[in-house]
Amino acid sequence: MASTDKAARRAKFEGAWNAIRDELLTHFKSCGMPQEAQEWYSRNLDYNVPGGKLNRGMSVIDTAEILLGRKLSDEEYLQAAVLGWGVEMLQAFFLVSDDLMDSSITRRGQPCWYRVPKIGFIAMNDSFMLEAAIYHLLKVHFKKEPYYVDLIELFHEVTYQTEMGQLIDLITAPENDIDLNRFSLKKHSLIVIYKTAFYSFYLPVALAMLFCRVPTSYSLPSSPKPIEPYEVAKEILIPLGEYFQVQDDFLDFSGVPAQIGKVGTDIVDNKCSWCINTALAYATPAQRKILDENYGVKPTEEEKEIAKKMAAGKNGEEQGYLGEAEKRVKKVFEEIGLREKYTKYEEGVFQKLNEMIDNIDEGAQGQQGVLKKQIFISFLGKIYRRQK
Ligand code: GPP
Ligand code: MG
Ligand code: MG
Ligand code: MG
Repeated sequence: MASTDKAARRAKFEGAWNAIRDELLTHFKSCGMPQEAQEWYSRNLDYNVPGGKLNRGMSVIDTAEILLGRKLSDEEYLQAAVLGWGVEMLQAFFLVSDDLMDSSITRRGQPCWYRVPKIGFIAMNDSFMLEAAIYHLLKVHFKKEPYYVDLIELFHEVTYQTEMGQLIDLITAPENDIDLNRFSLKKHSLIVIYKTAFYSFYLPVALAMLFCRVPTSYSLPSSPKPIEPYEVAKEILIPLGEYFQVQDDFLDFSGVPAQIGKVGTDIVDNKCSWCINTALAYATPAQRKILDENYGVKPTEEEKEIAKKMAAGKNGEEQGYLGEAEKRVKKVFEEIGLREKYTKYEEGVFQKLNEMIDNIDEGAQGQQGVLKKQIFISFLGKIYRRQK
């Protein structure tokens, strides 16, 4: 897709956010909420919902247009945009609370919401409101549709799955009980499928499929068995989401805040990330010892002070505190050649996903309402070799 076209699509999607946001604020005001609360809610929405890459939200629109084989009408666009922004609001709900749980510093190039002066733990309620607003919008825009309940169930189901994933992500990373033997690539795979893949990849596509009235099963002359399109989509989108989270883990180690918009915390947080699991598979006994002694070790108060002083005048503390323990872990990652191992992983998974996509039965040429390869090609194209 040409970059001007991409920019125009993004601008249109962002335009729909203004309408959706104003609708939420008008309703909030109509409930008799005081001026101060209106300002708070408005800031919560603006600070946390629109500033990301918008890949998830815009994929609802893209997928719907691919399925229908045409552009959406203005009316259809607004409805589909409610679903797309619903995914972005779900993501905002997750990120606001994830940053509290991960003690993160920055997100999308700005301080995490809970770290903004006067916000603190109120961020928890703010995150709940971002989630609840999704169901308010669904009711306003979809109650009359036959698939209204399916939409609600889908949002609820993927939310539950994401929370299961977040639970295992957190309990595999206890703060004061470091044991790298608990980690494995298999465990990592389960964590990331649940905490990321369902809501980031399956949800937007399945929403668009419901919107386009794709049935749960259909027959094609070329296929001996009936096709279950939601299952077929899931089979590709879950590994795609797993790949996306491996990228997130790798960028947490290799990316700089100016590029990824956040300070990596996985090493200090003792996370069961792709990086540590891959490093463990290749570490010599000496390297393993360094990892055992330094992974998950927080910077000392002195180190925090030094880092703060060094960063002052530039971006304050937004560069994070790189303590000696974290530096030692990163050095082992470099020695092991994690960057090359990652490139190899990325090329391998890219090829595998392309093969899976190639196997999709699209029915007759131009046939509408059936799965199309382009849905997945488009998604893969958005994330392949991403740097942020
Ligand atoms: C990404 O993990 C996963 C989520 C943001 C889901 C959170 C789920 C909840 C139920 C709160 P991450 O911590 O690696 O993301 P990031 O690197 O962006 O902080
Ligand atoms: Mg997390
Ligand atoms: Mg996090
Ligand atoms: Mg991460």
